Amino acid sequence: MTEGFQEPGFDDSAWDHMRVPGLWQMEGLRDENGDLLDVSEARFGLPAYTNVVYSFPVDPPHPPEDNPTGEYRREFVLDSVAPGTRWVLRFEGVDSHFTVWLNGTELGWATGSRLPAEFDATEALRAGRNVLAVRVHQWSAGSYLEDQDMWWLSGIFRSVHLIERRPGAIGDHFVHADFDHRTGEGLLLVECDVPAVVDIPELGITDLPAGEPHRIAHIEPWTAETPRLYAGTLRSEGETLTLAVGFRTVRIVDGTITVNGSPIRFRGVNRHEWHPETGRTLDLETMRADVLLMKRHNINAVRTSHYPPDARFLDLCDEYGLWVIDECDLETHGFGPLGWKNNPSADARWRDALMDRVQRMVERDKNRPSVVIWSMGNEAGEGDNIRAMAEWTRHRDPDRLIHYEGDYDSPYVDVYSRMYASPDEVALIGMHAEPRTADAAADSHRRRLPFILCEYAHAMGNGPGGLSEYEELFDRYPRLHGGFVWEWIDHGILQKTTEGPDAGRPFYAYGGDFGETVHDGNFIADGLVFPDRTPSPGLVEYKAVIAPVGMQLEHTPNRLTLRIRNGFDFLDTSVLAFDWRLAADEVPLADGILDLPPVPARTTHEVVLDDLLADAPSAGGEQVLTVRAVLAKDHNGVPAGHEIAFTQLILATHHEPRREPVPIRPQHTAGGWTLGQAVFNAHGELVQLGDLAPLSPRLDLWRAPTDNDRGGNGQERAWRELGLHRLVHRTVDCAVHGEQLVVDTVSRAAGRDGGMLGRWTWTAYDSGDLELKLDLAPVGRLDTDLGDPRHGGGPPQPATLPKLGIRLGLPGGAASLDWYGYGPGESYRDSTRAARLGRFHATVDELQTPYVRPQENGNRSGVRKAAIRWADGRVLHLSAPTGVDLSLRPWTAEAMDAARHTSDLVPDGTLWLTLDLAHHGLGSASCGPDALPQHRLHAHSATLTVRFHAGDTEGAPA
Ligand code: IPT
Repeated sequence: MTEGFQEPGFDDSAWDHMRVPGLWQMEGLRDENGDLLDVSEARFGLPAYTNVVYSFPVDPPHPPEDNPTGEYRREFVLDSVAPGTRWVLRFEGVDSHFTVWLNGTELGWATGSRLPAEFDATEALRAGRNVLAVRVHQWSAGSYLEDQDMWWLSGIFRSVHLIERRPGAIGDHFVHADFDHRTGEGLLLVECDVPAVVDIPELGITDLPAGEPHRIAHIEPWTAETPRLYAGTLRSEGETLTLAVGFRTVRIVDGTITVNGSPIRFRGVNRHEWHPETGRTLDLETMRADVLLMKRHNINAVRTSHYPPDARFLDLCDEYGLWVIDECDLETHGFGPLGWKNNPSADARWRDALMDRVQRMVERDKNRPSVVIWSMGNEAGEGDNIRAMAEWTRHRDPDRLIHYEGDYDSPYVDVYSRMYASPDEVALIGMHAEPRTADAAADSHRRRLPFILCEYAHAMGNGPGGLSEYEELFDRYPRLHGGFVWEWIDHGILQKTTEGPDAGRPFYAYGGDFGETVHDGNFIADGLVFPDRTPSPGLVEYKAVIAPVGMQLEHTPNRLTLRIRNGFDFLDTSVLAFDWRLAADEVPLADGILDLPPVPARTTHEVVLDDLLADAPSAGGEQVLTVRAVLAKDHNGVPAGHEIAFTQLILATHHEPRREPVPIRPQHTAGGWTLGQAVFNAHGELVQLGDLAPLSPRLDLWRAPTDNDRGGNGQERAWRELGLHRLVHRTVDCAVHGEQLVVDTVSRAAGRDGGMLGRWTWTAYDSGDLELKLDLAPVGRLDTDLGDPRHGGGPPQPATLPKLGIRLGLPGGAASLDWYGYGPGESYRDSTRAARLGRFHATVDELQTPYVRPQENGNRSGVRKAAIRWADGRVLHLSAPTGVDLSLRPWTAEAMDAARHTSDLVPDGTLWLTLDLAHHGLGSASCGPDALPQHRLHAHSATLTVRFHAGDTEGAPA
């Protein structure tokens, strides 16, 4: 600490320059020109990531003695200071403890990092030059209340304002704007701590005295779907404030959360504030980008995990329409591993600190229509202090609901809330049939409450899988009001490689990359968008699963129907246009717009479309009907034409008469066999296919484990125990049978007898095609010893497999894929809703999904036809009439498995093609349930059939 730094005359000419708002660890990762430094040269300490545990010794309320401290000085000039005027210095967010001096006079100190703090600057302020000095400590008693799962970062990270308050200025105002859905009336009451009047010209309100209730006929209410705001002012003698009034009424009716009389469904996300370069300091455009991305992906709700966000974010929620659970800046999770001993939530000495936090949140955000629920905090255990926070909140603002997840008895909240409960448990809750809890009174209270999943579907890495199973439950049981996916964004920190010939390649750092002694690795990268806000496949899937309009096509020999379920809570479907399109193997045949009557909110409607296809021309191939619901006009920041939902139906497959290709007999050669354009060696390995020299196809059961595979249920451990990542292959037999070359193989790992038998039946045709029919059968023991008493007991578990298929190497270099199958993005068996049947094109680069920690990705499902094209003109065609899973990558699964960051992945000179019959589901076991039973892959006998054709020739499969 610097003696006398707060004095106006202090010489700071040698000090560093720091951007405010900003977090000093993030700012210090760059030099003065903004260029990234090597971590060893970081200027102001380093970020550190822990999830649950504190990153300092638990010795409450003492912070560690080694306490990084930042001292800030800022000069400003005021022309004049009017007598009688008060001046307030307002800090919107400082992490974690700070003291403020103005012109050498101490104004006070504060904690509560993500809450505003105000200081009276009147006495110290002067006309002319002023010097503001602020000392910020990284650690404080407050840090014990701020153990959120995120980077520990410090500094003045939100704006600072100097506010002039003339005599008669408004200190506090509270807008109550109710809506009566039976009469359509609004009821307005604006409370103010000084005499003031309300003007809302649009409603004909002029000079309405504050404190006087006022009824208005024909109000357009505020909802997240119809974010109607009425602009107005609140005018006192000393000040005029702008108002944005949204009329709405939040109530629990018969155990159901209602707004304006209608039950509501949350299609939500947990949002932390994050930017890969500035951390929790966000500019307005980044906040707007979040809101617009959410709106475009059918998201209608945000839980501000786990602290009140920058207030401007809530302005945007009011404006564009998002339901908000505003959460207090409170988490004491690190006491959990210590048995909750000394937990501040249950210790009266912490009561004032906790009350102060909830009061500052409610007072700051109480005028925002988007906020419908106050959350007391996250993972802070149980305790009377939380009850006291809830009681104060209910008293101060009876018009909103109260949430806290950490106490399962839910005695003082309005909603029963849980995180990561399995679909089975959620179903029980939906039926009010969850297991009884100890306290009978609390049990019966909780059982009457509406339910939300405040966190579910952990979006870490590749996933989450299994979203639609939750959504079906939300549709079925009125007690269930939906949920909030964990979480919105990966908190990766932008870094560049410093070693190797291609140093300077960007990647996103996670826990452990800054030398932290205690950290939680890439658990910080668990969002639906990548750190740069590119949507991950998980977000695209979530959009499809939560689409507010559900459509289902049904075709019987004499009837074609479309069922439309309008899942909006308030809007009818007149905001949408429905278009349709018929194609045969993606060759367009007919299209048009459906003329449908508006379907009211929360109802289902069925239309008969028999006439639709009456005049449609026909063509060979898969006849696919696609219906889309798109926005009919611009709506809440989302442009007209934007797709909200789609559905598809395969009507039929028309086979065109064509000449059956004739098999060509295998020719024995000195080195093996030739089959048409294919050459096999003496072991029956394919070594040449036209102008391609493939690396021989092998059975492939391995995928680079996803974060979910590595999660709670130990899939990865079981797979490694079986040796699936190190299979050894042996050719048992290889012989010509009639027109076919038949190769028998067995694949198993060192030390194991369990594996797979393969019978590879190769046939060449005069069309130039080479067909592979691969019959697979499990052999030996394919269970794992995880159930062995030495490992914890229980019977051996039948193993699952990561996947079941083959892989082969192809020439490297620039290449692309055209395919007819599901796309355009990746899909897996429990994450298929966003994928549509169509023809797609992507470069090899575009086929890869850059998960922050490399892992399995890029699978395209149900691929019927594909063509890999190299820049030099070579082509490999594939066809698999029943569809296969396909990936094409410039590195192996083993390389992805070994990589820690995206920058560790370097093309190895080969293009690796995998063709799979099936994958194990994704699940969300990194913090939640594993793939559901119907999505688990067990070893079984199966047949993979695929045709290859090298070169562009007539009659090629694709
Ligand atoms: C839950 C936390 O509330 C959240 O902050 C985050 O850490 C999430 O888990 C996992 O990413 S708590 C967990 C113990 C269920």
